[in-house]
Amino acid sequence: MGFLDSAQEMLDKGVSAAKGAVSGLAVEQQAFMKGFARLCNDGWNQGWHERNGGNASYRMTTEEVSSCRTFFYDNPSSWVPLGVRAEELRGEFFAVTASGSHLRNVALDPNRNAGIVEIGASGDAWRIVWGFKGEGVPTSEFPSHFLCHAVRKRVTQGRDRVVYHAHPSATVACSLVLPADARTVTRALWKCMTEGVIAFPGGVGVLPWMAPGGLELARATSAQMEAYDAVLWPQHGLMCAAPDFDAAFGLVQAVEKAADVYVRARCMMGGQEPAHVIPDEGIRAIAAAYRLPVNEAFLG
Ligand code: 2HA
Ligand code: ZN
Repeated sequence: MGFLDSAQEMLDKGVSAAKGAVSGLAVEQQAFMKGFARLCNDGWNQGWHERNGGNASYRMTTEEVSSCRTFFYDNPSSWVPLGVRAEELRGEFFAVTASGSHLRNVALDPNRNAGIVEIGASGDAWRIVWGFKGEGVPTSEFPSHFLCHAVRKRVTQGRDRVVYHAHPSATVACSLVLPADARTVTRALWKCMTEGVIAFPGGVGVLPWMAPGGLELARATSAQMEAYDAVLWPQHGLMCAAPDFDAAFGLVQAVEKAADVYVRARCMMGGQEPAHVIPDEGIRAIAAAYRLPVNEAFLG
């Protein structure tokens, strides 16, 4: 059979055959997994992921799940209870970093340092369908990621797909100096850098210090995610939600940049509040110029 005959036969089989050809792309080569690995690598390059610090998860689209299915394990792991339930996430699939994995290694070997889990029909358990080579499991913060995904899926009508946790230094430093209060922290960050309110117009949520990896932290963080796409875990790091990998990276970077400016200015002031900051009218003017959904409750 010549090339044209094969091409005709392909056409005859229609779109499903063409889709079948696309599904031959290995999971690591697919755009979502490349974006996932790049996020981890970019965060590592920023110094946000010492050792095995930080983690990431991505809620896959139906199309991405279909194009990965041929690579899923013939025998998935058994179901593992999450300890929490989210109706919104029944039957979803997540790419997620592996517990203990160093984020600098995700891009080198996604199959080992990350994997894909399927959420059960009751929305309260996961099983491994791809990756996590070498007895790996999802990150210890997966309950937090899971509940944040549930809330963000609902409040953004399905737009948010990425949840990203990082340990950026200046942001953590701010939490050692500022009270654990969303209004105070957000105002400090908005007022020291014009880009602040543009990047996080809703403000930054703040929790009291809590032990990592637990259900208490997961529940408290997801409650904050009803209102905020960025939540500060004092003396620990940031938890962010966003529609895509660029937005997730950009959000953490913008919070960290504002925190860095704030910390430097405060140091130069001998520890006092910076002397010259953007006034509340200025924040309102930026919000008006860019038509931002600014959190009015945080303005004077
Ligand atoms: O993965 O960052 O919060 C290690 C952590 C826990
Ligand atoms: Zn952490």
